[in-house]
Amino acid sequence: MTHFHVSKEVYEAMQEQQAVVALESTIISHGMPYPQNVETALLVERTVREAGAIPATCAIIHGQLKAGLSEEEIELLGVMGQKIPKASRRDIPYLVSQGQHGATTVASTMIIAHLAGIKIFATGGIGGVHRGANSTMDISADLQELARTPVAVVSAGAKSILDIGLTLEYLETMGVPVVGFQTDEFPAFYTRKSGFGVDCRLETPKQIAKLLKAKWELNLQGAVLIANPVPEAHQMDAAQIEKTIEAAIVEADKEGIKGKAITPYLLAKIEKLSGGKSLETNIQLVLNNARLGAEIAKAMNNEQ
Ligand code: PSU
Ligand code: MN
Repeated sequence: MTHFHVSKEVYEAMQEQQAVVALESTIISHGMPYPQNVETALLVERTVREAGAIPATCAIIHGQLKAGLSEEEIELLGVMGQKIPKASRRDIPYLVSQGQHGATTVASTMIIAHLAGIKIFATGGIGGVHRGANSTMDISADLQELARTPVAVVSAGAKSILDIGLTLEYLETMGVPVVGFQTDEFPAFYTRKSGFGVDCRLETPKQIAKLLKAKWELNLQGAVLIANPVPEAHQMDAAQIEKTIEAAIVEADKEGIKGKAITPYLLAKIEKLSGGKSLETNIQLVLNNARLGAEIAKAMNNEQ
């Protein structure tokens, strides 16, 4: 398929049944400022390697869906930043047909991972049901993708820029298991707690691998969401981050930001308002998820 390309390293790793972890690129182009975005993307790849797996950062480059990017391609996504279109499922046909680049969201990275046969994907936070969705109907395509595509997603929960309660309800409706890694509570990205529970708590990557195998052997479609709380030392003060998020939402409303622009807008605003503290937390939780993703990918191979 000319629209799809797997890097040599990722291809060989898949052939040899090595552990592979998919990584997204919206976080590079739209989730963090340059140069921290490129530094973090490369550090996440290194972290996956150090944990004994092969990273497959995904994006659309010159109209081709790619699993596994070169350093130059990661640099390009970082330097160009917001100039690279944010690409979710619905954006793929246009970008591919026009030969354009695209920074892949959780949804479209899952699509690429699945095409490549990769089962585990580590990210920061997922998209979800936005606050006020009862009137805006802003529900991330990530949730539909989790319902249909069999790739396990490791995230630090969801930011409270979203309505976490409604996001979890939606996942329940769609039949997506939400697994807490060593936690009973669904984490809220910057903090370990959200006030909402997970469906089940598992203690080890091996137990998670067993759950994934059980789900997919039974031909139950779709993903599993693995919630991995930010390490204690890096979490933010809950009351303070809540205030910051609320202020960011007020600004977004005032400026009339809507649709696919809202998540990147809020992320940048929160980072500015928190004086960079949120960026540090963001980086640390992504690294933490990359490590867990690698452990689960290895455990999946051992379960075979
Ligand atoms: N949430 C974050 N950081 C991110 C994103 C979400 O904390 O970088 C990105 C992810 O790529 C996610 C996308 O898939 O935003 C969701 O965008 P939307 O809400 O427009 O679907
Ligand atoms: Mn949206």
